[in-house]
Amino acid sequence: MLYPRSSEGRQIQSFDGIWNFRIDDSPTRNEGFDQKWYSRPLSTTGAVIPMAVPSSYNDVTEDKNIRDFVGWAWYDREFFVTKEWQSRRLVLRFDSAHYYCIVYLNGKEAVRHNGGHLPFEAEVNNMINFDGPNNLTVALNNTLSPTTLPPGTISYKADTSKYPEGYFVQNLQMDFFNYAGIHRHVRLYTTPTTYIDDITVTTTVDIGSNVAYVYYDIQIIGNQAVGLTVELLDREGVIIQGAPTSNGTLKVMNPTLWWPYTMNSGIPAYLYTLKVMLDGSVIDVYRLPVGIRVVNVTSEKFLINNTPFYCHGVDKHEDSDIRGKGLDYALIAKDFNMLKWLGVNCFRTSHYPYAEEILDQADQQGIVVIDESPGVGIKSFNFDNQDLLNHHLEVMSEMYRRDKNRPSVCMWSVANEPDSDSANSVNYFKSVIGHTKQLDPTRPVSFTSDRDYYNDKCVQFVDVIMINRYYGWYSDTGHTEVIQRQINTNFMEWRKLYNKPLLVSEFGAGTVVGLHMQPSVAFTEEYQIEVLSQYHQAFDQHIGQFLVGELIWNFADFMTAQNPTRVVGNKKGILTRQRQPKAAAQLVRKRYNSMFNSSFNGDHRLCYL
Ligand code: GCB
Repeated sequence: MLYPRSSEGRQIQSFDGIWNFRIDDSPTRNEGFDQKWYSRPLSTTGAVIPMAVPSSYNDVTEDKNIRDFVGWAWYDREFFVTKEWQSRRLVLRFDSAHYYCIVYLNGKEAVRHNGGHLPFEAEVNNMINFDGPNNLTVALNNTLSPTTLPPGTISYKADTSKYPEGYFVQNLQMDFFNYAGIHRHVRLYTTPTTYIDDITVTTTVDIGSNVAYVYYDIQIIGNQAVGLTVELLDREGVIIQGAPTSNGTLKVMNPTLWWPYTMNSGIPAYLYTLKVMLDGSVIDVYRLPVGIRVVNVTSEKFLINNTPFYCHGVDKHEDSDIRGKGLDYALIAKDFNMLKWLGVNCFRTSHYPYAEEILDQADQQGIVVIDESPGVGIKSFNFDNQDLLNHHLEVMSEMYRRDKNRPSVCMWSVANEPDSDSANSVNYFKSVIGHTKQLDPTRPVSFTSDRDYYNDKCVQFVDVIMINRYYGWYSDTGHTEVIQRQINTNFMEWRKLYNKPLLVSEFGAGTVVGLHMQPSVAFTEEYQIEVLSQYHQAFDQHIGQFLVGELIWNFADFMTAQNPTRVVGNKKGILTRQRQPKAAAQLVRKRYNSMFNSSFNGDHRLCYL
């Protein structure tokens, strides 16, 4: 599914802004459907409040019932469409809405989507009113169940001596707040009736002979006899290569490759443009950014363009106060500035696919992305649920379809910390990883494991072993002196069993900003520094061997459900939730920036073609 881009053949109308909103807190949570709220303006069904789109609705109001609501939330707004668009194909696209979404246009169902983090769209020509207002209504359900990703459960509390009649709670299996809402853009865009439906691009590089190959495959819907032109343009817009066919190979001599950025090289990530034109740009035009690069994994190394890549990075969350997980351009810009300030060259989209606008920045700024699915917290009791497995496969297909052309995406992570030691996890992950590899033979596939070398049953399927470790935090709390020993022992055991590169995909310590103690104790800034330094010293003994990366948990503090181990959220950020540095950020900044120049990171400057 192509990201909406305006061009000579396409226009976009945005529905971002303030919508009407109400929750359906009727005992059945079904009043909205019973009374057909979608058939008339929402304001005529009861009291509505203004709600921002995009945003999570949870933290926008002062109402606890809205913040903690579980069930159907309803949105609507009005819009008009110019008559000039009558002859165009009109597509209504939601970039994401969490979790289960039904969209109505003028009282009729236009599209529904299952899943909280990926785009969906529908052709709506025959539903649009060109002579007056259109009413767009959204019913959105945030309930997490055994067949959602992340999975969850609802517990009904039947003991009326303790709970009111009909009382229930949502149980989460992940460690972040279940923000809900229309999280990303909503747009109506036009295409011609014969149009470019999809483009798939993969690239290979022959480093020795300084040649790259761009393989492309274009799907056209409509008149297949239409003339097609494909052009590869360099950054200055100069045509490098052209072709008249819907699939083929473009040979690029002396290519400028896409590299993860290096601090001192001054060479930003290089993007070509694949310009696809129908009937010499008269009918449809789509411009796809293309980074030429190749990713390979050996038993010890993660190679980008045949050069060993060491990931010095962070795990993130889409999280901020007020907007929750809602798209926010200022936050995106700030986060990328902070990533660069820290010297981060890689991040993982823990624990769900992030907004496309975030991946745009990673592509443009040269930051490697481990693209993670929302398969977080899958428990042994979930694995036998065929509906969950089917949904997981579908989510991987949707993720691939959305992100397949992105040079920054260098590895897929299909899950985070599943019960991968349980016997029934094996078939589940064999399927999910096998499916992902089948979709995309060009990228490595993995998941993050918090199990151990002696009991993990699924690491056998991955290309890079990713482990989450909390020595000195969840075990041996307060004892930073044992971290190095435990890391070393653990690494050696994994190596004995598997001949695969290893990446530490989480390590860290909870830290309340401004809390100090000397000697350190858990939760102080001193303790976070000590923990991270111990891991760093342990990692330094293995970089250049089989260790291919380190990701700190976490880039910034983030919100979680309320529980006795979380103090207004998870505080393992090296930045506060407002993106101000804790003392540990300086340590990380020094380490990561010095890594740009060290030989074990591969000196990219020598490797530009
Ligand atoms: C983990 C999880 C992450 C948690 C983190 C923690 O292993 O992958 O989602 O937030 O630990 O802080 O406990």
